[in-house]
Amino acid sequence: VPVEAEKNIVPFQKDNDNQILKDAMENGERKETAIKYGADEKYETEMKAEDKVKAALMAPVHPDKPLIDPNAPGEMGKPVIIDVNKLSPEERKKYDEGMMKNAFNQYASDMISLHRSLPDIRDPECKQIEYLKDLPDTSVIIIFHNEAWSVLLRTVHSVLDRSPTQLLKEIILVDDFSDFDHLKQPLDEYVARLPKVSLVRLKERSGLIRARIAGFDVSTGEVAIFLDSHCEATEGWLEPLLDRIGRNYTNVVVPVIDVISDENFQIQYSAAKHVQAGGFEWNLIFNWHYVPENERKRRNYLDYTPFRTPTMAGGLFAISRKFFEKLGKYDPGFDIWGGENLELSFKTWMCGGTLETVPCSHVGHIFRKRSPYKWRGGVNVVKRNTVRLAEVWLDEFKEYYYDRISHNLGDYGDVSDRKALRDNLQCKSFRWYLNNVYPELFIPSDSMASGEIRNKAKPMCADGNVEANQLNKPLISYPCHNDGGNQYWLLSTENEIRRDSGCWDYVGGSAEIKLFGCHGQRGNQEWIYRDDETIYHPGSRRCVELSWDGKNIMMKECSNHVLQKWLWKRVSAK
Ligand code: LR7
Ligand code: MN
Repeated sequence: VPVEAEKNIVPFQKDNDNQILKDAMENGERKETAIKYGADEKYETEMKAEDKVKAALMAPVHPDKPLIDPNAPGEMGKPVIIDVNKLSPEERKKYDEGMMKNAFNQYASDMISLHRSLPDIRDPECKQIEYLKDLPDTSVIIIFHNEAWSVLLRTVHSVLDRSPTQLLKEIILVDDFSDFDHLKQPLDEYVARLPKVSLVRLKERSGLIRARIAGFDVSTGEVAIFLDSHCEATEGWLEPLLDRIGRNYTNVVVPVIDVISDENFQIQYSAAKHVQAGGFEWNLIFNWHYVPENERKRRNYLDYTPFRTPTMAGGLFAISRKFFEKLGKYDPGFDIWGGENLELSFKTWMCGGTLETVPCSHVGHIFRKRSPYKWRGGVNVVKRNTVRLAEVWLDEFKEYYYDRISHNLGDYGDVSDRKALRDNLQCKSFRWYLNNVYPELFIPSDSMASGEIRNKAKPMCADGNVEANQLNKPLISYPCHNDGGNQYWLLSTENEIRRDSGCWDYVGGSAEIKLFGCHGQRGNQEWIYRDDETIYHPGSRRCVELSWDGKNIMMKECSNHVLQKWLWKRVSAK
């Protein structure tokens, strides 16, 4: 940045640290305002193309500086809508590449200030709460693998801009062996200019779990806060988290995670009071659910107070250094992605801690539809991590997970030291956890039949996805694959045919069976697996039949035909 222009930029004055930022230039779209504030018009024309790129990359705006242009793209969390048909072929290429490399709209992100403003949607009560005077300080650890420049730096600046100086000890960026060019020297240079921020480079691809451990190991704050590399901390996010840990070091806390749109970067605030409790099903995959009535009652229906949650999503949370160390951090045998969120959740609860969502703390996260980066070839890392998790923490309940993967555990390495850790800490049993922390979870223990439902005439099985966003679709016929998965069904004591929270449901009208959320009211969801191997639906007095060509599963008049007979393993007498 030319020295001449430097002195004309509105100075940043919050504290000395931030003086380092003062020589930073605005990017192109802010030129006019820069001029308004006294910048020399020559600045734009005299800059070499190279410098321009650099300046655009640097582009910080300090929060204390008045909002330069409230109409700039994305300010106040507004969406950036781009009409791709109006882009020049060159721009269109940038747009497409941005989407391809990141699985979010990098092109839109690059138009948004690294310091964009966001609306403050906290419950007004949040501003009345008196937090501890003497809050612990924190290290914020942000791990990344091949993250987009503007998205990564917006994460960093949102933390710098919105955290009280005395509470933020440092930000540690951990580069999990990225290969994007902008994350090499340009990032070193940028970080060197920022107060409190340091960068750790891993020598090999380590996966997010070991990357977090590496960041934690060099950090020094009393509290560690972990964030994904595509977040935006909002005003007041930090104090309510630290307050909980300041009061009790075994509290592990999660902010409300708001959705930043992968398409247009709009921030959509989550309805914290209802949906930000974490759970899981027997595939051991995290899911969201409602805060149950008993927990709402325990908090006197005060929606702004912290509530207990059985699990955390994984990416955004705060934990005291002391407690994380005591819990043995994460299992370092976990690779790349997955399972560590439940591992930490289970052991928090089972080994003497409490896991909570803190409604007064909001942090945005870009939710993507696919994972944009490379995983390990030749191994299912999520399964391997999850088997390690089940072996160490689930006791006899691990069998419900193993049922779901057809007891095909694969090589999951050595878990003996993790078991020793659990013994040494004298953690409670998984049964205790289920009874006390997650009583809402359906436990398949007293099911009457389980496994695949195979037609007797043809090797076709009842198949369907029951993830919450996949419900309302018909049950289909599919060649039996013997892997559990979408062909694993239980007959519950309530006479439901279900997996997790999804139930077979027949409403009549058409011949289709649909998958709906289980309601426990029998009716359309009541099924009887009869001794003659037919599956009978008392509500409609019809039976489940495979079409003659094997392509469909339909409800028909009961005929005792072999296409209406199904092989399903009975696990107990009726
Ligand atoms: O090999 C890797 N190395 C990394 O450093 C793979 C990933 N990463 C980084 C990556 O750049 C990112 O910053 O790890 C972070 C998480 O990866 P994502 O963003 O691809 O994961 P996700 O947001 O899809 O997944 C959620 O579940 C994961 C399970 O392992 C982690 O716990 C993520 O942190 C977690 N994210 C959240 O909890 C945000 C809320 C989303 C939900 C639900
Ligand atoms: Mn993420």
